[in-house]
This record gives sequence, structure tokens and C-alpha cells, in this order.
Amino acid sequence: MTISVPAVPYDFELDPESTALVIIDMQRDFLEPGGFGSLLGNDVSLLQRTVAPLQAVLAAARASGMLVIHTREGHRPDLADAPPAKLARGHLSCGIGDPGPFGRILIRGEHGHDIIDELAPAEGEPILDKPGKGAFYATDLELLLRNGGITRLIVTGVTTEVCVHTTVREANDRGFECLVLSDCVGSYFPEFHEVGLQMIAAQGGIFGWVAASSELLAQLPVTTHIS
Ligand code: C5J
Repeated sequence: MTISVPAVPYDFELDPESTALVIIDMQRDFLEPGGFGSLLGNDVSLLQRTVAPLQAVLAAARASGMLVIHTREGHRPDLADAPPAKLARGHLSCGIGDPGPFGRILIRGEHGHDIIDELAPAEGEPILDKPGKGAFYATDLELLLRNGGITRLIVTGVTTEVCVHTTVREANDRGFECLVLSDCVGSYFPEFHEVGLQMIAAQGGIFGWVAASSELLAQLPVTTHIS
């Protein structure tokens, strides 16, 4: 069943069967006080405003039968998959791999690396661990999408101008159509968030489409039993 979601620059058509909800990096290290983002001096409340709308979208996507994919940015404990340039960048006193209140920063298996409780993956939903900003780089995301007959993505998560943008650009170059939900993506820098969204939809949708989650929720059918 194809639905039409009012969006910028024009309506985004999707069939839940060939669409995936991609939730990018909603990890404690980015969203919670005491995580990496807050240790860098950022105001995490700017990202937390995405949680409630994203919970509603996640519930609706599950009810519609849509594939839901979660990503986490992070590295192996021995940092063998972390480019030295990424580790050195910023000369941070508390950077990737260093101990913090939530365990070692952005290291797989640590408390801070995992997804926040409010958006915990359900059993069977793929969780992709990615070493880079884009969700396609060094992951099997493209294989999962192609094998699942997925052609369209609803992209959410953090941060708008970094991992969300990089993923949308990667998806666009691979031929996937992306709808970014403006209230389900967030940035520590409000101006980057605003311009980042404009950049996606500019020039007739050069990277994709942008809509508020309410526009999607108004259209999504409920096809599965909610227990
Ligand atoms: C960053 C991300 N900002 N998930 N990661 O380093 O956007």
C-alpha cells in the first residue's frame, strides 16, 4: 500500500513493505548527561528533544510492519577499527576509548555506547555497529536493504549535520530515496540543524525529502498486531 507524505520539496511516496526506518546513533554517549557529547561541553537537551517524537515514529513503524534498523557509532575495545586520524582529532582530553562516567567512550559493549532505554531495539531489529559517520561505511547496511527489497529510508537520529547527513548522502548515491524527519533528528548546534535540513531538500531534493513526523504519522497504516 503506497502512502503519500506531505514533505519538502514535494510529497514523498512510500510503501511500508519497501521502506526502512533508520535510527542513527541514539546512544547514551551522545544523548545523556555524563556521555561523550556532554563531556565535550555540549547541551544534550538539544538532542533529547528528538526522543519523544522518535518513540512515536518507532511505534508506528513497528505497527505498520516496516523494517526498523538501529545504528551505533563506536569501536572495538582494542581500537583496531578506529582510524588514528579520528582518535587524534581535536586533541581531546577525554576522547574515544578514554574512561568516562559511562565506561570507555564510544567503545562497543560499554554502557555509554548503547542505545538509550527509551528507544531500545526490539528483538530481531538489526543493530549496526559503525566505525564511521555514515551508516553504509564498513557495515552490511546496503546488503540488508537490497536483500530486503528496501528502496526508501526514513532517516532519524543524531546528529543532523554529521551522522544523519553523511548517511543520507551515502544512501542517495546508492539510489535510495530518503525522507528525513525534522523533529526526529537533532544537533548540538541549532543553526547546523536548520541549515542541514535545508541542504537535504534544496534544489528539488538534492539529497532527499524533509517532513515533520506528524505528517508521516497521519498517513502510516497499522497492519500488525500491537500487544
Ligand atoms: C558525531 C554522530 N557527531 N552520531 N556522531 O560524532 O553524529
